Amino acid sequence: MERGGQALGPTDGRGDAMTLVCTVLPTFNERDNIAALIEGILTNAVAPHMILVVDDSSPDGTAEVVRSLAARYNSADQLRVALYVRIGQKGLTSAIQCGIDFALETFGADIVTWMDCDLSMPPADVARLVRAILEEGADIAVGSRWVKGGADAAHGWMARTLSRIINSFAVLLLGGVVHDYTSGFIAARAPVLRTLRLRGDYGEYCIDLLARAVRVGFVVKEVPYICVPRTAGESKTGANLWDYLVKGRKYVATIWNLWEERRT
Ligand SMILES: Nc1nc2c(ncn2[C@@H]2O[C@H](COP(=O)(O)OP(=O)(O)OP(=O)(O)O)[C@@H](O)[C@H]2O)c(=O)[nH]1
Ligand SMILES: [Mg+2]
Repeated sequence: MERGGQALGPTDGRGDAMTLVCTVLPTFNERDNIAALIEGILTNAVAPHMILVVDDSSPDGTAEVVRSLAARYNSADQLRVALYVRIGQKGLTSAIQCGIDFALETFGADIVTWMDCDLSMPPADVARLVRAILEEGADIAVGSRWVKGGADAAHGWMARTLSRIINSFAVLLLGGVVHDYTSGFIAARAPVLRTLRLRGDYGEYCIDLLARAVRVGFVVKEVPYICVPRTAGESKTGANLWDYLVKGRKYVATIWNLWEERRT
């Protein structure tokens, strides 16, 4: 763990006993997005808030950008931007879980949030998820494209249609507390994340986490948001029909398995 290029000890972004929010940002080649994302989150924070970037040794120099932001934001008594570089490891779900573990165990976060780092999820909306927890009693807040006020302006009709079909299937089998099971834009209270670990490789972890959270009795609330197109860097998900079908098949299998688990 680093802070501004130096070794980090167990300290956190809070100066007092208030709720600490930690946003985990999983990155692979997000050099041109990460600074605006971090600044947007910290500028709009509604509680003591720190960022932890989990970078899988991005060859584009994402970590260098984070190091320079860390040098600017951090002081001797306050950590606001932390960086963990994984070497020889890859994968979205494991990167998020790695960040959650640090957020809870090293930084003592009370609320952990995470999101994509392509600026498709507006950084200012993180505060709306945190508010749903702090002010509306949610255990988990889910940024949702598929409720009133939400939309997906980032994807073409093929991806949007597949997402709608998969989410309708999830609502049918797993229940309508959530309408965007594949959101990936989440805030959760620490007890939720101490109870439920992420399972899966990519987006299916989100279906799995939300379904199990509802089943265990955690309060899950959706917050509408508008997903906007990535303007810099490259998508890690292919944009052709075959890639969507491969991903979709995994999501459908996850929904089916969760439904079978619930029946037994
Ligand atoms: N640490 C880490 N982050 C990853 C990895 N793969 C993807 N990411 C990050 O996961 C987030 C989602 O990736 P995107 O490229 O936006 O892919 P997507 O959201 O599935 O696809 P789009 O709908 O095209 O945006 C981004 O922040 C990526 O940088 C990985 O192997 N390791
Ligand atoms: Mg994305």
